Amino acid sequence: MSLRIYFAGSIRGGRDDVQLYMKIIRLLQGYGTVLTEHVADERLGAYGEKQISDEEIHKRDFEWLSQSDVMVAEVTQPSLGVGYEIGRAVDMNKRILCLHRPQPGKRLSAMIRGIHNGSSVTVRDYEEKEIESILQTFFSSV
Ligand code: 6K6
Repeated sequence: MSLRIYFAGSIRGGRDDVQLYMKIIRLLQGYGTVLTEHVADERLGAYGEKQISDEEIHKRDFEWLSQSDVMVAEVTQPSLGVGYEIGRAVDMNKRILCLHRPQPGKRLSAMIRGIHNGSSVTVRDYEEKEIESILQTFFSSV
């Protein structure tokens, strides 16, 4: 069966990186099924859809996270939701890749950087041009 991939990226935390999320999701689709393609929906503003309640979003995303084999999170844009999802994924012993683009004057939260363990959880600084090779390395070990 195809690998189920949970991609996490900022929504209400800010949509500055939405184009990059789309690029990552397209690449991830070469490795399996991405359960959370909506994260890269450009029509979606920081407030999301109105038709679905926050409770329903949480329930649905938690189910997808439970069903996933792997989580890939883009963590450069700080997001409470992404941080929460990563914490839940750690608790579920998921394989996790956190991708972070270093920026002047900013530092990634110690609570994300600190979960790197070199085996089940990888927290990786990167530049956009490196994404393909980072994903290739990560998925060759999944
Ligand atoms: C519907 C279609 C697209 O977006 C919506 C409504 N909002 C959300 N839908 C699905 N997942 C969401 C939504 N809002 C937050 N999330 C989850 O939290 C996603 O999986 C993201 O990885 C993460 C973003 O959290 P915030 O705190 O930046 O919103």
